[in-house]
Amino acid sequence: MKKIVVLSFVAVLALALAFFPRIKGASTSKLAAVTNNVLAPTAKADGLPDLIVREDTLGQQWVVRDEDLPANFCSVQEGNVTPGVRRILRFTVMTGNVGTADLNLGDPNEHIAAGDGLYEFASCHGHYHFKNYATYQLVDPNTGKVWRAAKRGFCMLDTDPNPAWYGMAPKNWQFRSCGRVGIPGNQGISAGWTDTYRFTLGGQYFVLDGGDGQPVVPAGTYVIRIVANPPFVAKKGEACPQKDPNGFCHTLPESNYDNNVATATIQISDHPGRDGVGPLKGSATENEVPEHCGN
Ligand SMILES: [Cu+2]
Repeated sequence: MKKIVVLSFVAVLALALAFFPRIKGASTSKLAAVTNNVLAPTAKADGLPDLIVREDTLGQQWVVRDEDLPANFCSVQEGNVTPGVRRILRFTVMTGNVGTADLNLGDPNEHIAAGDGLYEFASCHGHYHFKNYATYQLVDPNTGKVWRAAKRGFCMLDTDPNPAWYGMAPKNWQFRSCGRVGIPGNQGISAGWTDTYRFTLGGQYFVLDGGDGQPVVPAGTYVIRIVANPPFVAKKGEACPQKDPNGFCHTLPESNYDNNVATATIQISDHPGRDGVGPLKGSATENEVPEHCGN
C-alpha cells in the first residue's frame, strides 16, 4: 500500500516537472487552463470547456460546384490539388464552446517555444496552425469509404457569439489574434462563443473530381462528418494530453467528449455547374482567404 502511495507521488511529481516549463509561462500566456486540466482532468468537472459542432449550420451551408482553384491558393498547395477548374463540395463549420470555462490556448509562439507539439508552422500562410483541432470527412454511407478535406490547420478564435437558445449569458470576445512568427497571438474559444470556418475559407472543401489524388467521388448521397477535438490512440512515445471515459486521447480538455460530432447528409449531382447544387447554390465564388485571422 505504502509503495503505491509513494509511486503515485513520484508519478504526479514527474508529471508536474514535465509540464513545469509550460506552467512557468502560464501567468502571461494563459496556458494554465489547459495545463492544469492536463494534471487534474477530473478535478473540475464544472469548470471545463465543452466543444460542439453546429449541426444546423453544417446542414444549411454547403454547395457542390465547379470552381476555378488557382495555383496560389494555400489550400491548393498544401492539399496537393491540381490547379484549374475542379468539382468541389464547400461547407461551413461552426465550433462552439458551450462549457463552463474558456478554451484558452494563448500565444502559438509560446507553444512552439515549449515544444508541446500543439502547433506547426504553415509556410504558405506565414503563421502557426493548431494541428489536431478537427477532422473533416466525406463518407459514403453505403461503403463507409472516407475522403479527407483540403483543410490542414486551424486558428482558434472567438468569431461569433453562441446563439441565445444555447442559454448562455452574453459576454465579450477575448480571442481574436492568430499571431505570426515573433508576433504574439491570442487563440482560444471563450465559453459562450463560436469559431466559424465559413465555406469560402481556405480548405473548407472536399475535392470531388480526383484532382487532389484521392479517388473520384461519384454522384450520390453522402455524409459530411465533422469531429472537433477528435479522439485518437496515442502511438508509442506520443503524448495523450486528455483521456476520455472510453480511454481515447484528446488534445484539448473538455467536460463532455460525446457531443463533438456533427453530420449532414448531402447530395452530389453529376452536373452542378458553376452555380452549384445545394443550399448555397449561386453564392459568390470568392478569392480564397486562408484564415479568419485578419492576417
Ligand atoms: Cu493559416
